[in-house]
Amino acid sequence: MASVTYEIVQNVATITVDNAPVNALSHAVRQGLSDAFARFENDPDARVAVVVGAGRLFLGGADISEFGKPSQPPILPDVINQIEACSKPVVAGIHGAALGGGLEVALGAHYRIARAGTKLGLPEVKLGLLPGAGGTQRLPRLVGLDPAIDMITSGAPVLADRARDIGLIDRVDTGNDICAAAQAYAQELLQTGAPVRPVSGLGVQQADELLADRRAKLAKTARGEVAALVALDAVDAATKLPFAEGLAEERRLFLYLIDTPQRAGMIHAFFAERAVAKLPEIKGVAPRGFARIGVIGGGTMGAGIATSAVLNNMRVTLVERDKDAADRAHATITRNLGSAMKRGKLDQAGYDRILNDNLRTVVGYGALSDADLVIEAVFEDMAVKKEVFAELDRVLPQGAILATNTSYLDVNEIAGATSRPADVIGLHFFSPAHIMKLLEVVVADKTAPDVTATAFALAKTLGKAAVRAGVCDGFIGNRILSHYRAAADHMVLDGASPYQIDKALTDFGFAMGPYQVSDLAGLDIGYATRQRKLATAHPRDRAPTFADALFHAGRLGQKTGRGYYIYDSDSPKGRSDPELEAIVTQARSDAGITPRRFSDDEIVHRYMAAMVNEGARVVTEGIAQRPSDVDVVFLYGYGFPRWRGGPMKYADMQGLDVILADIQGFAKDDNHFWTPAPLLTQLVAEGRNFDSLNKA
Ligand code: 3H9
Repeated sequence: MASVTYEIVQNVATITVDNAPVNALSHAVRQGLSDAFARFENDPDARVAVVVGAGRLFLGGADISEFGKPSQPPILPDVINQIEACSKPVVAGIHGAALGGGLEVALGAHYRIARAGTKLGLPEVKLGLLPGAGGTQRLPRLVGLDPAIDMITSGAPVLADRARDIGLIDRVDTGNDICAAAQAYAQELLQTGAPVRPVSGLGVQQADELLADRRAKLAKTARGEVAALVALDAVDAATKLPFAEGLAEERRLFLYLIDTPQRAGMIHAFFAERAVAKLPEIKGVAPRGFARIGVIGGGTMGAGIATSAVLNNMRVTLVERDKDAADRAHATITRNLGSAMKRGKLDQAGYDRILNDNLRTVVGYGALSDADLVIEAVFEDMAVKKEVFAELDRVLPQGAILATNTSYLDVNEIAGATSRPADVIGLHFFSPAHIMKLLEVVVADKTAPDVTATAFALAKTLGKAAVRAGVCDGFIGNRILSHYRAAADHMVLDGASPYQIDKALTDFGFAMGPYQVSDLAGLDIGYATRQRKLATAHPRDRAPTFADALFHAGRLGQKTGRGYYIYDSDSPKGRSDPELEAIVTQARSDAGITPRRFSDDEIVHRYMAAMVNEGARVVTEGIAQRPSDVDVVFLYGYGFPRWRGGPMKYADMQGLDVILADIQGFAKDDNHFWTPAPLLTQLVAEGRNFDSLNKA
């Protein structure tokens, strides 16, 4: 139950917000704050107020679950204006985090003190919104335009020390009782007769040039996302209008964003990424220990996994087959750590500690005799994997977890190579493993619940979004990928150029188009996948013979300087290749196809319909627990635009009937590839959407 309490000791009124788990500013809290500050204003014994949050943080912001519903007064901007207008000083005592509306409450106070390590931020743009309770008007006044724009348009928080340096807070407290520290600060203010200090009364810098420059930069990186640009308009208003008018403009822009599909997509993403860890099978199940990690194989993947673990303070032993390979793995990890330092993720002391104490690269499995959890990242070949697992079974202590990083092989079969299949699980990392946030946790038939629980706990330690997947070829992500990738290849065969497809999809918001992805991953990877699937291919499957031709010509993508695109010093990101057209034309004429034109719109419709259709099958088969899990996989592993919420949310927003009608239309030319997933047909018939399954 939410509560806001008021307590007075020695002329200091302490107002405490208690609304677990994150003290969100729900209707009850806003009303409670408004009542408490009205009482403070009229209380002759109260001469200073302190506002604090109970529990693990100050205030986590507006209550996100209220967005999209009619707002109930008092609205947050009014409550904050009321706090700022108090005739006696107000101190915000901040610990843990002050985010969004939470930081805006602190900006409405006259003095701010925060515990060391506290995060202060305005993450609204990550929800498709802007700070709508005065943040865009007060922050530039308090800290200046440049740092304010950084915080507002990136949504990234700053830590307490930095917040003090830019003038966002007055003091950093190193103790662990922020309430007591804020009360002591309040007493001090009382003794010195400190005045009220409303931020709205401060002047604001005029800087049209700076704003224009920031707008141009944002427009380049936004890829269709509107919130940060609209937030910048609100900051612009702060520099040109009196405070009250700026606040009204901020409110207008906030209400505009509230109604956009982008806001709906991003808030869906917020809840989807929190829902993934909710698994009945591990509820109340204690994870096993995983302090000592082993990694088998020091290629790009193994080294990336090891880097991720050591960066998160774990001890890692990486096993390679000979000294040279072990040295190469050590060099790769050292390079990864160097770039982590450049990105500010690691300091020199941490770097030294890892290389001196926490990382061993060795030859031979003997060094794993005390490992808690071992992740195999060797060549994708069933025979090789089985050999590794049989060996691990011999050397690992009882209770250790044996994980495979396979991206498509049958985890049940791998588990069968050991005498302890209950301890075997798939941990499918995405490359580069120390950067990509996605981890597919592949639960095999005999995997024990506490092994699954450990995988989720490990993911949390590594800062990854873990999604439970069932066993099938490609699990959730790669299985769906191979389907929509085929839809793209069919369009190339039928007349679209790979460049047009990439452009249409990056315009849609994807980080990369499918042919740019091929060049990055290497065309040998796709070729090997096609070869592997030949045996199970259907006679009506359409082979992308142009991709085979590129492979046979040694055009393997970025690593050979040429794939679908040409990569050289003039164009490190790739430029189009005039020779590609001839290769594709040959493939079409070999297949007797008369090419036709595709609009960008048709490209997007076909690509998305294929993705959603296979996503529906993956849900029906229980490979993914719920549609929103598919969304999380695509947001974190496949560069899907977050502001669209993920493929299944996209489908809901388009209308499932629209997607089904597309598929039925495409089936007129190819009813082998385009068969509607039964779940899609069923949901349309029942007038339901995918989200109804998330809530079930
Ligand atoms: C805003 O403030 C707009 C204003 O500018 C203008 C208004 C007019 N509301 O993340 P966790 C739930 S926009 C409702 O696992 P952690 C969350 O769903 C808001 N619920 O914890 C989860 O529920 P469940 C700007 C919320 O310790 C539970 O709390 N603020 C909210 O890892 C625990 O969450 C933000 O964007 C909320 N605001 O991280 C901050 N926040 O247990 C969003 C969380 O049922 N929040 N929940 O799954 C966060 O970034 C993190 O939750 C936080 C704690 C860092 C606070």
